[in-house]
Amino acid sequence: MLKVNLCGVKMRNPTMLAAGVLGITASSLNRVYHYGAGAVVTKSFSLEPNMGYKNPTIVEVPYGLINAMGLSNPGVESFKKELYKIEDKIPVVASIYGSSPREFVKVALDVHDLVDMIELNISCPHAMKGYGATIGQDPQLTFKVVEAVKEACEVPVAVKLTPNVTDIKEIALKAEEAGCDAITLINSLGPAMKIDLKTGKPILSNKFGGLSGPAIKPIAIRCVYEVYDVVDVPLIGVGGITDYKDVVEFLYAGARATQIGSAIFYRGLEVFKKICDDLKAFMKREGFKNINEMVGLAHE
Ligand code: RRO
Repeated sequence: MLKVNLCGVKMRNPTMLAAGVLGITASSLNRVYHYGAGAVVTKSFSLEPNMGYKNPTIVEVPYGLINAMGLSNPGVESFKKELYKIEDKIPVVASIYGSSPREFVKVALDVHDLVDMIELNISCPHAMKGYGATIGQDPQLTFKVVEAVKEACEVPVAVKLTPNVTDIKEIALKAEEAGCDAITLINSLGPAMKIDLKTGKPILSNKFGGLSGPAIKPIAIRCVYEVYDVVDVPLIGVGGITDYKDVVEFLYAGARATQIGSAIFYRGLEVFKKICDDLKAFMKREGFKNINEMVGLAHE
C-alpha cells in the first residue's frame, strides 16, 4: 500500500531520511532504515574533508531549528568506506556538493556504483561563496552542474533546490532541461539568525544559518505545488514534516516521496514508523489503494 517507485528505486514507503541528519556513518544510516524509513540520504559530502563551522552550530527557535553545520564532512574517500558498510537492501541516496560541475562529477563518479541515487546539493543557504545556494540561485549554474553529472553517471540524479529564489519554477525547469531525474524541494530557508539576549550576540558561530522544521512547511508545500505544475520529473518534498498529515499535504501538493529531518529532533527515530502506520490508516479510511493516487490531488 505504501510502496513507492522513485526513478526505478523501490522504496517500501514514501518517507526518507533527509540529508544532513544522522547521515555520516553506515551504522546510523542502517539504524534509521531499521526504524522504518523507506530510504536514507547521507550528509552532503565533497571531494575533500571539511571541518565545518565551530560550535554552536544549531539553535532551537519557535517552530524550528536554525543550523549552520558548515557543510562538514570527512570527504569522499572516507565516506566511501561507510557506503560499503550499508546493508544491501537499503535504498541509499548520496548527497554530494562541490563548487563546480567538474568537482560534482568527480565526487559522483567516486560513489555512483555504491548508491541507488545521487542528490545534488546546490541549496545550502549559508555555504561559502561558490557553493550551495549560490549555485542553486543561478539557473545557468544549475543547468551546468546537473548536465555534467547526468552525462557522467548512470545512477538517477535528484537535485535539491533552495526556496531562497524569486521564482523556483525557473530553476526547476532548468534542472529538468539539464536532465535531472527528480527534484527535491526544499533545503532550509535562510539565512536565518538568532541573537542571545544575555550576551547580545548572535548564537551561531557562523551568525547565520538555515531554518528548518514546521516553520518552513507552508513554504515547502508552495514550492512543491508550483514546481509540480511545470515539470514532469518526480518531486521529493521536504521541510517541516512531523506527522502523517504533513506527508499527505506534500503528496497532495505533488510530491511522490518525502524526507524527514528536524522531526527526528522532536520525536526521535520512532517518527518514521508512526508516520507510516498513521498514513496507512488514513489511506484505508479515505479509500486510497496506493501512494500514486494521492500525488498531485490538490491540482485537480
Ligand atoms: O552543513 C550544513 O550546514 C547544511 C547544509 Br550542507 C545544507 O544543505 N543545509 C543546511 O541547512 N545545513
